[in-house]
Amino acid sequence: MTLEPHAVLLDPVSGTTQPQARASARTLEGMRGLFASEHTADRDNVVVYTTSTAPFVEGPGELSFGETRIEAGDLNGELFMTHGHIHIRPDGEVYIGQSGMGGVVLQKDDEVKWIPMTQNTVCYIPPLWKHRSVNTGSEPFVFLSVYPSQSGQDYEPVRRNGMGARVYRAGAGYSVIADNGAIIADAAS
Ligand code: S6P
Ligand code: ZN
Repeated sequence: MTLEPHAVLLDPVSGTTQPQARASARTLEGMRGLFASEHTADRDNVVVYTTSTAPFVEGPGELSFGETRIEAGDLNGELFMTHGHIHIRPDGEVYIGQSGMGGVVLQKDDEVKWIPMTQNTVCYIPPLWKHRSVNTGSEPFVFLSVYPSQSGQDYEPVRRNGMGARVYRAGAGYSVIADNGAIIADAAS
């Protein structure tokens, strides 16, 4: 089965697709263990990010795409972010900035990279790089992701070993700090 040619409308602020085949929301409780510190029970239901996926089929050559919206916020200074994963099949992906400010932490073996993003930035994620996106601004950060629908997402390597770096609020800006303490990026805002 394949899909007919069709159009999907994106809302670059709410981070939704129309039509929408799948929607998800991750709360702080749903992300327990991923931030460097623990949240308090009164913040269990705080939404960190939502996703909205357009209709897709998982077949050879087929693509999937959808919006991700990361809320502005932090947990003890560590900026709100996605879970992060690696594709099960060695497929690349693109992220296209829609609104707000953020970036992507990417890791492959001992290499860690930070790609800052804003509206219209295209971040190319090559095969075999773990990837996690982060909101560095004071508004929601929304981006579109496009990837082969058979890629699959493996969350375990990130849950087990992290991403090699974390992104913290620093004054009005942010710092990307490697697990060994090295500063990978520093931005004023
Ligand atoms: C899928 C792609 C994105 C993420 C989304 C949420 O390959 O990278 O659509 O699924 O940004 O992140 P995560 O890490 O929870 O899947
Ligand atoms: Zn991905």
